[in-house]
Amino acid sequence: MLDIVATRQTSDIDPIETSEWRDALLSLVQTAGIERAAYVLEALLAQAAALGVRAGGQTRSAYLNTIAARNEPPFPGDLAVEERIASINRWNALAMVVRANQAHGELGGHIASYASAADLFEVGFNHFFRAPCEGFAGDLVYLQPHSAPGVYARAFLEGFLSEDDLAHFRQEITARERGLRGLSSYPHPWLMPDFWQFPTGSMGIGPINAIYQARFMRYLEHRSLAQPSGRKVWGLFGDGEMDEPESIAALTLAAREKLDNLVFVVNCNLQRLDGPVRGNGRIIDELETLYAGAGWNVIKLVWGGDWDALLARDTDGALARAFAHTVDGQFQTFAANDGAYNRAHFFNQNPELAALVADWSDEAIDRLRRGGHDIVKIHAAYHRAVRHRGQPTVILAQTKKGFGMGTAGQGKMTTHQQKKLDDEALLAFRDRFALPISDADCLALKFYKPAQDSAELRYLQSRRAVLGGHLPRRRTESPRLPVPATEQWARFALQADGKEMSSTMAIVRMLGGLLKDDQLGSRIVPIVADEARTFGMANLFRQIGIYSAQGQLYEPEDIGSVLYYREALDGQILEEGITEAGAISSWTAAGTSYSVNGLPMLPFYIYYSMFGFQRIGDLIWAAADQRARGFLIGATSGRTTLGGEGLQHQDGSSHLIASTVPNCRAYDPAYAYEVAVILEHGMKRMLDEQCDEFYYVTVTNENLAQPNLPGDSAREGILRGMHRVRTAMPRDELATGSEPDRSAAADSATAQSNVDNDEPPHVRLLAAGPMLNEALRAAERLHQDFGIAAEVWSVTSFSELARDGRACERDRVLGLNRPSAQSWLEQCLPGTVPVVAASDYVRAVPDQIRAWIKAPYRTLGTDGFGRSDTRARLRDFFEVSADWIALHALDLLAEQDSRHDAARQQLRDQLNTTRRTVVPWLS
Ligand SMILES: Cc1ncc(C[n+]2csc(CCOP(=O)(O)OP(=O)(O)O)c2C)c(N)n1
Repeated sequence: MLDIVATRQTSDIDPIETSEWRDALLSLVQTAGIERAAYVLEALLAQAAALGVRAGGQTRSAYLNTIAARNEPPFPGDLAVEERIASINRWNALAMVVRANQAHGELGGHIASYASAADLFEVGFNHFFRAPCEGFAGDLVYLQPHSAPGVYARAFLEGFLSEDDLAHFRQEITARERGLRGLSSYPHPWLMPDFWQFPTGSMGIGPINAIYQARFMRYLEHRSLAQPSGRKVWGLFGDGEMDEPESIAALTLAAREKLDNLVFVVNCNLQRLDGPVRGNGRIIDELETLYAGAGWNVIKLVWGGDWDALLARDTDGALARAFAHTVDGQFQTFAANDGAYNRAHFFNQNPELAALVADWSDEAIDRLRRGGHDIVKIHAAYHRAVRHRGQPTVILAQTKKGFGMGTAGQGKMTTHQQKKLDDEALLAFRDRFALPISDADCLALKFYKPAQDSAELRYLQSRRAVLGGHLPRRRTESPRLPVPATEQWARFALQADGKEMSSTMAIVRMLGGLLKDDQLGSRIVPIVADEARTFGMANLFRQIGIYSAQGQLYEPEDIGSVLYYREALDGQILEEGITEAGAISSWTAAGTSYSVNGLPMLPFYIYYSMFGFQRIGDLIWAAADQRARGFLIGATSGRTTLGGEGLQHQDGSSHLIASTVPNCRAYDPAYAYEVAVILEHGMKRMLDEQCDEFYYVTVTNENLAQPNLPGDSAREGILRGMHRVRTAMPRDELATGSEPDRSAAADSATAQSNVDNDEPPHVRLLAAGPMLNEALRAAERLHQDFGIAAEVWSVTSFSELARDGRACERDRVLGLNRPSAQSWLEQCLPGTVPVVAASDYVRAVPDQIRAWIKAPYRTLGTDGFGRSDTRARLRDFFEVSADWIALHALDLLAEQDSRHDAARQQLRDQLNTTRRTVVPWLS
């Protein structure tokens, strides 16, 4: 077989021969025409591919190994010992799953995937995956999630997981009760914070996160925040996983940015969960075309060393031709059957092939390995991959799913979910891998660990010592970053003096201020997905530059402008283009840098809020799992506030989804000073106190007269979820900030009524974000037209209020005596004064706090499809405008006291309610 890379020529060593071939083509075109010439050329290319010749621009080669046997480097390890270690890991991984399932049939687990991937993992662990150690931050390894048992099995041999740990695979709660550590089903840093680094359980997230992680390493280097150190990002994934859009979404980015610090290993066992990945085609061919076309270096590792002798004998290419017309479904059937079957159905298909194995036994044919099961060849592929320069590399390794599970599982359609093996299958597995386990121990599924001074353990420990120690390993501590004084970057917001400004403008200005801070500035990572101009961030282009791995190779059209589009190698903004999945992956990389690189960074990803939790919620969930810290800024938010954009763009649900992410603290502020208080607090929590949480802040593009921060005492309410901005009596104009420093929170912190110094309100209006102005207008109207005293509260976070309410309730129910027995809601809203809450999100958002409001409670929201019109029209349509808030307030009052009937009817008449036949959430 030819070695594709080794034989590629860059200069013409025989011009006469070349010209003869050219003349032949010319004469063919002249005598037989263009179509005939095209036909002949295609036939030649097919023949070339079958011979292992890959021409420039050709993205598919023969179904053979890229690296010829003679070009493999000498294997530096002890092959026999490594094979034994791999066998032991296979056994312990299998035993772990089967035991868990025997104990509790409901627990689940996978055997077949790791069985196929074991050698791919092991070569990495024995030779390539470097752990963090003195002076080196370590490689990053994204591991296939359902192969986790194999990783636990190896950690057991290495001695950093115990037998008890293994016995509690997927029993994390039980283990804890017993004072032990359970093992999570898949890689979850949230659950095993000092072990797993990257959550890969949701297919597709590992690959895209890995690419952006490799890219972020380069970003840090190019910005001189990290030294180039040769760290690698490895991703070990399945071939079925490559169907996920996220898996392949960033392939061209990786090639474009020449990420030669990135190596993917795709375990092509040709099967996914239900059946073959490409029964009627060949996934390796398809992935080769895809990756090579995207600009990656592709290393095919299709056949193991046992095939080399056959291929060497096969001088006329019979094997390559046979491979070329065998589809994956058939290869799977070959994997599921024995040597006799393979002889009959593969080799006996023609005399040339039959002759190749004429002197081979069926057992020898059965033992013909695929490339991904050959440790020497895997080593050769990894060896070449880490030395390749200028491109990311993918290794496409063919394996058998359920390798070694024999008739019980190897290559079976159902093997993915197999977690039970009968006695015969267990003994056969033991024998297949020559494990020194007695029948009794085998049937009792005992974990096997060789003696501490055995050749296997000594070898394993020495290999890991060379590679820096245990892996996986996650760093939990990180240096602190000082948070600049708020006055420095948000004075304009804390003392806005009624200036008109949108909260988007405010946050961008704050970001600009933070970027100027000596210590924090360079650690901020602004991220946009082609919407910087939309959010008024174009000034940052020039100020801090747009990161580009190539610098700027052109003169930008707007070079003369002060805001010109400046790309730079050390640019700070990550301008990701139209990929929210890519942008959030960058955000995750930056947000986990404190752990991954020991270098805290502070990402701000600013995006159309509709394209956040709704579109890439699972990537956010994975970021939460890996304890990312940073700010997600949902801009142009609110279903009625983003006037003209209509149904697709108007976000009315992100806060609902955000509330389901446990370590996401979600805020929907109205005023610029609220934004400042939230940012200040978030930075302190994440950068100083090292809390593994992140902040979602929605901002809008509606200009509002911005009041001053009423006083420091307002901070608590802003952070806990609500603070009063208007008292029942209008003489106390807290909303404008012109009154003395006294906030409702200060009143209520004493658990006393917040009306101690005021007239009691008749009604309370709660409003979040852009609805606050509507509520203030409603209060005004209720007062002016109907003599009703309405208190107005800015609800910065319904979800924080709900969490607090839930926690206090639980404390009470469980009899836990904590000092604050009352929730913030109960402190703020004592008594039974009716409450109306308005949100620019679906009603379920304000409904979150219903349980802790003792008064009649009405929620208004924007349930239904958005549509385009002015804000005023939209708010009227969704029945959340000031008038509607007032109507609902009167309705609640009328329910309590019929003296309000007339006022309610008056407002109904004004709003022409009987003619409102359209139900907003149904239309
Ligand atoms: C987004 C997502 N969808 C579905 C699953 C369920 N699932 C787990 S593994 C798997 C099949 C994986 O096949 P492949 O990538 O070929 O890996 P193999 O197990 O064959 O090595 C599926 C469908 C998942 N984990 N994530």
